[in-house]
Amino acid sequence: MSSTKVERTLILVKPDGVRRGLVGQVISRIESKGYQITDLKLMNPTRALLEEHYAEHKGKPFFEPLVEFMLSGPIVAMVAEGERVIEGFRSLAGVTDPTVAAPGTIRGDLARDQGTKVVQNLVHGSDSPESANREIAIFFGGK
Ligand code: IDP
Ligand code: MG
Repeated sequence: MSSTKVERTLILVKPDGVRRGLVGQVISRIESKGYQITDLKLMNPTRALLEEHYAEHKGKPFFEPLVEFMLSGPIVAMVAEGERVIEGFRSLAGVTDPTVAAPGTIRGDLARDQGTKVVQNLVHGSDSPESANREIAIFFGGK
């Protein structure tokens, strides 16, 4: 276990989660775990914002489908805070592929393969302190 330091992470409920009415369940799991939500908004992100957010995936076969999918409806963006929240939310979310994400996780319990080019897995969570800072600035920097 690494040292306990208060962190912040960017969490998104993707368009599939909003469409399916699962925002409450996602928030509930974050709050039940004990993390604090310090910022929250429903939004329709622009293509430019999403391309910046997913810049690390540019050039991959799922990049364009991913951006298109993220543009397919409103999303909920939030910032959660707490000791090791970056790792903790990734653990709550489960692995990227919802088919094999562990039961008990958000993706494992609430998502599955839909046969689409991009895997629809309900949530995004930052994967490192550097990513979290960068992503929080993208989504909440201009508030
Ligand atoms: P993460 O969301 O678990 O951090 P990343 O590798 O950062 O996963 O990928 C970003 C998003 O792109 C995923 O959540 C998923 O929606 C989609 N994605 C990632 N890898 C694939 C793939 O191999 N095929 C289709 N979609 C993918
Ligand atoms: Mg990622």
